[in-house]
Amino acid sequence: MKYAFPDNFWWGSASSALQTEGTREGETTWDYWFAREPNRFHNGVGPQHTSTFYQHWKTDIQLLKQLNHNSFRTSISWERLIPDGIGEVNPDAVDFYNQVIDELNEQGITPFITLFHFDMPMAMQEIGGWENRDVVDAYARYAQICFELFGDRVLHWFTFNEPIVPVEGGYLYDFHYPNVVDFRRAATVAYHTVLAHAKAVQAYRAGHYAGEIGIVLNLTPSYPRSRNPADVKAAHIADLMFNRSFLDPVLRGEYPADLVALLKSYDQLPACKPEDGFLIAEGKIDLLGVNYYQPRRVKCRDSAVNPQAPFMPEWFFDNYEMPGRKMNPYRGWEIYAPGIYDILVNLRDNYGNPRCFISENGMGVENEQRFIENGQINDQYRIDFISEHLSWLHKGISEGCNCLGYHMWTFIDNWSWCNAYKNRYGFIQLDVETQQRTIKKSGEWFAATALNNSFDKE
Ligand code: BGP
Repeated sequence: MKYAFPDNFWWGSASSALQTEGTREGETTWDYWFAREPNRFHNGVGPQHTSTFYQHWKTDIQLLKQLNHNSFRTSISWERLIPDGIGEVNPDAVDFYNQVIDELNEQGITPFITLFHFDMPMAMQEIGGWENRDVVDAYARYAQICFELFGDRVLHWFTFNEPIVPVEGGYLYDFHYPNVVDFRRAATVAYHTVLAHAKAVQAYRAGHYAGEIGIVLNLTPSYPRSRNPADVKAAHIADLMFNRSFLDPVLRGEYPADLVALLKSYDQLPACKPEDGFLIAEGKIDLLGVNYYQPRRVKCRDSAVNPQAPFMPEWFFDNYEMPGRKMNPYRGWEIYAPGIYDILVNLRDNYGNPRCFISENGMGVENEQRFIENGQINDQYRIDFISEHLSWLHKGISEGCNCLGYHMWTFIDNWSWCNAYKNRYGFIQLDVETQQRTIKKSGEWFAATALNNSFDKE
């Protein structure tokens, strides 16, 4: 069967500043954490070991072109642009981002720019990070500076990438700095992130820029083990906490009432100011980026909660390992392509069918060298993964979902937060030692698909 996509469909990939640029003198939370606990990073490889986009941006953009990308998302490093978060703008950073943006536009590749992709200037973390409302203001100023500097040539902005992840990693589950385990502080960080988002949207609207502004959320559909009401309730609460805590404010301009009531009953609500509600209502977006990697399967808890243990989302559900599920064993994530369709249908039916696109989807695989044939990685598994997901996306579009594009994670194999180079996601293989880039078979497949705006699959 031939799967054809609408005209002007966005074909591309995503990356982020910290994971690709290299050549940094300043300090982000990641540099600080790595200097103190290198053992927390796979093979002790830290955030300075990148795919060197800072030097190779020009030739990398040629490669994007070769892969027939018509769009590409990366982020601006707040720390590179404003090293202490609040003070002077670094002119070298302005030059760098100007060159990248101009070259992308010149090559016919529309730049999609994220303002915050997990990398906070350490100076901002030192004053409390997202727990401090001064950091919210500093971020809003940074966003405004970016709009003023680049807003004439960047028409698609994203305030945050996966804002729930720093909440989970940094304040609940110990996989980002500052490694806190405290739900109330996590809720404060999440809440302040929504305020920061809304302030950036407000600034963008006030500047009357030509483009559009949105956010990128990692949506993990919550599937209950069964239709038993206890399982359904467990899935509903997981959905409230991990999806709707950001989805509702940015699309509806308010929090779900049952999430607020739940947190209130456990005394976990962050401190709110009366004017916050108006601000959040103004944070409604033009465009939603959806990152989809895996579903979340849950069941009701089998055991009672230990009242001495810290309050956690898992007080309300257990993770459910569905028999027969298909796993990506390297990352430990389930592969479930229909999830992409379920997300789009949910957006269509419950959120007014917003303009959206798949902003990340992908499959990290270990030791891909074993698949080299005639000098090229033959990653047929990745082609199968993409085409399977695209076929469900296509079904969503054919049923009226407003999905405008598909971006893959990622372009060139890059450094990953705690996993460094363990799992490779790229269309292009990176030799970390020599920095040599080699297009994988999936890169060629994607280039053909983007060129034809369609692909064939049985
Ligand atoms: C997303 C992030 C990316 C990227 C990707 C792959 O959550 O937005 O930055 O890293 O996941 O995940 P990982 O690198 O953890 O394997």
